[in-house]
Amino acid sequence: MRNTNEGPPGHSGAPGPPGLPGAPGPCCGGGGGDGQTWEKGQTFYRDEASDDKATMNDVLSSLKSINNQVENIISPDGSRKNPARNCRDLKFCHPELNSGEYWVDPNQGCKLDAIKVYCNMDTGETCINANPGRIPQKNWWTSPGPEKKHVWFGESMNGGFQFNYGDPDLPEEVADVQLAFLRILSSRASQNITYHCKNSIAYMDAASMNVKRALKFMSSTESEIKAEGNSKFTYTVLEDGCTKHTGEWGRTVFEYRTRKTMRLPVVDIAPFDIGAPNQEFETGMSLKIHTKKAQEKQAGTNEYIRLFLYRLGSKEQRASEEANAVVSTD
Ligand SMILES: [Ca+2]
Repeated sequence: MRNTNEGPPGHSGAPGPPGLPGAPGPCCGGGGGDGQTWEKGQTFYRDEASDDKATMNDVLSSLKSINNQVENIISPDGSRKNPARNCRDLKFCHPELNSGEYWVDPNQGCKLDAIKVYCNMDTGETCINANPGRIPQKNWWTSPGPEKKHVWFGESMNGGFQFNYGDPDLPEEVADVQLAFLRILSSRASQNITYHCKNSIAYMDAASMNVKRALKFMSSTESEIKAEGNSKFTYTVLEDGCTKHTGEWGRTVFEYRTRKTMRLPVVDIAPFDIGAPNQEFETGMSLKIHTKKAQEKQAGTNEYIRLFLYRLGSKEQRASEEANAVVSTD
């Protein structure tokens, strides 16, 4: 009786508990509600599971991509996308590669300023082309008087210029920076210069048997590299075919080696025996810089800067000046 009377309040109490699990409420009115909720839950997770598979594939794919990127950073292949620091490093990581053109980024960081070089994979040497590689034929300089003297091509000759090295498509300062880093990475440098002559003494003057008319070169540090004087700034001559005025073409090969890598490459050249009236010369050049492997300290001189300097009086006037410097790394 008393229960009946108090029944209504009891109802009020009952709705209370279900109110709490309100969210699952719609599907579970009674005691079995828990079971249904669990079932629903499982179904829910199964659906989620298929998304997880896709996500997992994405993750694995990303990891693989990252792994490849890390691998390329650790062991760059010398491509434009993954430039090596220099050819020596490239050879270390990929000894199977053949000599040829590769990309290097000596200053590291952003790869957009990487430069294309020639790598000698036998020695690990890095080779950079001069810019420009050829200078058009022209009457560069005529001596104002009979008195002869050294005349700097880049500094004094009308239209002459100092030699630049690196990719012509890149701003000059970029090539300069990369060259500077290559020097820092190296402990020795050498450069060979070949002078092609016609009636122009390059080194030894056979008539006077001295080297007063020998060429001079300007180093990157603005020191003169000469035939005689301070041994730190004198070149050697490997071949001398320009000792007389014979009317025939000849050539003289100079070599300069130094542990002060900052001195190279040569940036200007000063012939002495030029400048007579009605005489012209034409130049062209290309430079190569090599970075050697540590263990090849005294490698040969296959790396060189060749400068062809023609004195012209005929139509066969073609000049090409090639330069090839070597920066070695211990
Ligand atoms: Ca860079």
